[in-house]
Amino acid sequence: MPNTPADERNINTIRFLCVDAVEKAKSGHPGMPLGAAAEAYALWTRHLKHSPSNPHWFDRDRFVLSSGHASMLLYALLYLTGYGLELDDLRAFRQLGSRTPGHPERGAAPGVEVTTGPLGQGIGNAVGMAIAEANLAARYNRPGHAIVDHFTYAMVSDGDLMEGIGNEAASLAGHLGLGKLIVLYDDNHVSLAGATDVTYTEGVAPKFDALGWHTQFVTHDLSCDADVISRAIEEARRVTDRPSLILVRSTIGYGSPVAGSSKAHGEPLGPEDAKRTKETLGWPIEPPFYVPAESLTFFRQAVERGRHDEQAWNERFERYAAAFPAEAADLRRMIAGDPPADLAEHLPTFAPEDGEIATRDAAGKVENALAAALPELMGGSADLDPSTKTYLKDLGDFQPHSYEGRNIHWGVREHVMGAASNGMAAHGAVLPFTATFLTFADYMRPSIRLAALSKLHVVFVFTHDSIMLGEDGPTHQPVEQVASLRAIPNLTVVRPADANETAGAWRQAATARGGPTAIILTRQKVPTLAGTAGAPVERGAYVLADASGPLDLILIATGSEVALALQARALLEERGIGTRVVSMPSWELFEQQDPAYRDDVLPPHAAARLSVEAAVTFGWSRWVGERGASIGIDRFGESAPMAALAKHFGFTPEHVAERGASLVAAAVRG
Ligand SMILES: Cc1ncc(C[n+]2csc(CCOP(=O)(O)OP(=O)(O)O)c2C)c(N)n1
Ligand SMILES: [Mg+2]
Repeated sequence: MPNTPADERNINTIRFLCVDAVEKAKSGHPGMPLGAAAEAYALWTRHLKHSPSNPHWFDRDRFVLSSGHASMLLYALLYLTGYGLELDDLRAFRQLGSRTPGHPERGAAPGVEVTTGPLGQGIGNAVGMAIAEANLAARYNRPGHAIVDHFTYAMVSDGDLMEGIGNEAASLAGHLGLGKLIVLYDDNHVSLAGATDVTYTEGVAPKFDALGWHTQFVTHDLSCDADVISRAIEEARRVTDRPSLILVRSTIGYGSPVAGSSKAHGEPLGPEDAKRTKETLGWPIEPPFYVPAESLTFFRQAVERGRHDEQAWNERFERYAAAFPAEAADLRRMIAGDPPADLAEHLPTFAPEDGEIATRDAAGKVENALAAALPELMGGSADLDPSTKTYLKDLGDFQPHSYEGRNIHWGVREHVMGAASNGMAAHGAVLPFTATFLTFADYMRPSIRLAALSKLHVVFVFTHDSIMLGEDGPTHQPVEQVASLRAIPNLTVVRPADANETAGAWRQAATARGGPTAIILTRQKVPTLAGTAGAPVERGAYVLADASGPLDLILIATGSEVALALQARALLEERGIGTRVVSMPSWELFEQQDPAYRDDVLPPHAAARLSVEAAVTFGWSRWVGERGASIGIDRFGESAPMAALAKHFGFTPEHVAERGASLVAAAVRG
């Protein structure tokens, strides 16, 4: 049935809030909101299960606007359905400090589930949310107690599906058969620079069919028909063994003079065209931000309906808790995001006598020990478990017929591994980890950046952390990656020196709040050092071995180079040079310490300082100071056995000691 006049009025309410906000800001994207308002309307008023007065209600459906440039569409919906966003917030669209930034940012406005804008990330997030839901449902629901039972919806645009990450997301979701993932594709044949026929002519539906999705079309003439779209969503909900894609062949900038053209995409219509659009669609030209009272009343029914649904769920949860108290207690704690109080007790300790162990192997042991105490921990690697050592033994594989499994096989898909893990963290009640070689952190960088920006609790594990991986050569030998990760604000980077610091790194990562952690691990064996048991990794740096006499030199090292620094220290002390070794697993954590502690570890004027890290020296001047020096690798590596590389690049005790000694001599000369 065509839209009723009331539907038409409600859809236009959404459209013109978007148009007017973009006009007022003189900046933004009116095109997609005009073309996709009916899609969003059908979903939000007829299907979405949510509770606007409690945006955090755990069993709500998740909604991801992957095409973050259409942010006003989401803000209009959040205002209209009663999330506490006000008209004044829409009037402040894109302004400094507003709750309505240019692209949706998790935490800025209530109801924004994830930060989107970089195209393709959102659909990856949605896949992760659907994974989290499927896993928690399989592990915690009991017959007659469907406690975790919601859909994940995403709206995507051409750009989301053109991006490689969008294709990875679709491939993985199809394999996993994520039946509660429903994606509305705003198939408007236009992107930023023009019509998509210059670059994007593949059969999207046949492609998704082949990837294992259920696909449906809404034709051009019906693309604003709320009933038609709603029926397609209904059908998609009934298909439970495959994810669903609904291709809505819409018109960008619908109703405006620039309809169907990329001119509608990314700039305000301008006063004249905004006026003409209102005339075309039968909307009052004044006042701006006009919201008919009947429309507001209609949309705001979501508040009562949501309260009712949430209340019913709370009652179901109480019955569940009475029948399954242990599961309910776990789930409550996981939803709150609190680590178990006794977590540290589960961490193994290592002794020097245990012999050499690569930190990737130590991390595997630590992670498996933690997994027993942390039911929320789940994740996996990008086809590298045998190398990253991150497989959780006896905890099963997350597969279409075993969603309870806690090991995710991401396949060779680093991009979606990152984005989906962010989605899992945003979903809540799971603590996701990823794993790959450090050099491939670059493949995940956009997602790592978004995890940091949106304060998501994700653990990114990276192994094979330096040239010391040896024969695979410079393609696989990271040199600039640690520095480039350190450059990301709100990402904690931890490069532990040995097995004990590795336990500390995981302790920190598992309990951290307010952002992700990257744990950087060796492929090669390293000794377990005296004095690292219970090491204060949380403080970022500490004195591992002090000068036996007056302090002449401080060697600051991270990861595998800490053992090297200790060997160099022995040589220097033999020559009468008082040498302290500072192990510095994390710059970011050290920066957070009070100045007194920092000065204690690195006395400001006391001694010459030399940093030792098998990576670019970029940034180390901050810690070694003007008179200090850095041993690093400011070029790409070489393919060779590890011992040959160590010698070639100067990572020997003798070379480090020599540099240290000449630094001290220079300091004495003044
Ligand atoms: C990764 C990434 N690359 C580029 C951009 C810049 N950009 C924003 S929207 C867009 C394309 C818009 O086309 P489409 O996705 O079809 O959205 P529509 O114009 O139909 O709303 C581009 C290239 C971006 N946001 N993210
Ligand atoms: Mg488009």
